[in-house]
Amino acid sequence: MAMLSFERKYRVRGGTLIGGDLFDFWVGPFYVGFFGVTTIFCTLVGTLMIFYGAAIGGTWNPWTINIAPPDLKYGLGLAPLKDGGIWQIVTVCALGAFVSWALRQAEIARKLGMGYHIPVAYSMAIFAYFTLVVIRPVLMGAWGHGFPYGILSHLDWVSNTGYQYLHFHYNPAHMLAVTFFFTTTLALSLHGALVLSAINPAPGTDVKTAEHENTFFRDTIGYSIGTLGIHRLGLFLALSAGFWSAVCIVISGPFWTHGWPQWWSWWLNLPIWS
Ligand code: UQ2
Repeated sequence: MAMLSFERKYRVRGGTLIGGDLFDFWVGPFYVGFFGVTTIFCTLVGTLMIFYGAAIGGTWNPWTINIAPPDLKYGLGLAPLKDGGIWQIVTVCALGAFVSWALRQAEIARKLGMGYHIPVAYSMAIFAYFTLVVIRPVLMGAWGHGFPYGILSHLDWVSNTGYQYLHFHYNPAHMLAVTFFFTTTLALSLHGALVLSAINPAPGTDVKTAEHENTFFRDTIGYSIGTLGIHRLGLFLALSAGFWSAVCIVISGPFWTHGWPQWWSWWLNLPIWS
């Protein structure tokens, strides 16, 4: 079915998440929708607050612009605008925009009668950000534990926070997250290379199908996970990377306050050695 006739059939009004037909229309190729409007609103306000923070921050150097979270002394309260309040507003706007975007994805998937895999997957990224700027700061009792919004400043935060626990690579959840990130790149490179090799063979030869793809991996390693399976595996690996990233930072501080290398003394302390 040509794309245009497909769109005429499925790009129809109705089936919104909140019911009714408020903003239930398209502008050019883009679906607007209620959550498209809330996304744009939150993004605009948040971006304007970042520009305001930059304007009073003493530099327009894109690398060093910094929107800092409040000082720890403000705890979990509201901070003065120019002393962390901007960061708090930007955080609320960012979460508003991210959640609006996820709901817009869900609404479009629902209108098309599709599964909700895309908003579920995107929600893992939102969860990881929410963990950094809300869950962990709340558990530690101050918004000041959130990370600053700036290109170099957020890198400094990651470095400082890591060294606070001496050696973050000894954090078992960090180990899992890193392993899932690397395995995601392995799976995607295998998949991308396999599909391109089948669909784009030597000039003048026939395009190959899934039978060839399966056979390649059965010949190579005795096993093929299948064309549907590789996408299930990819989704699992990528979501696991995001999930364990959130876990590895939320346990640092609220659960474990020493260096991560010391955590492994549970092994040396096993009664079987004595
Ligand atoms: C596969 C398959 C695909 C693929 C890939 C495989 C025809 C087009 C890449 C091979 C993947 C396997 C064996 C899993 C590897 C496991 C990890 C943890 C990376 O069989 O089916 O479909 O793209």
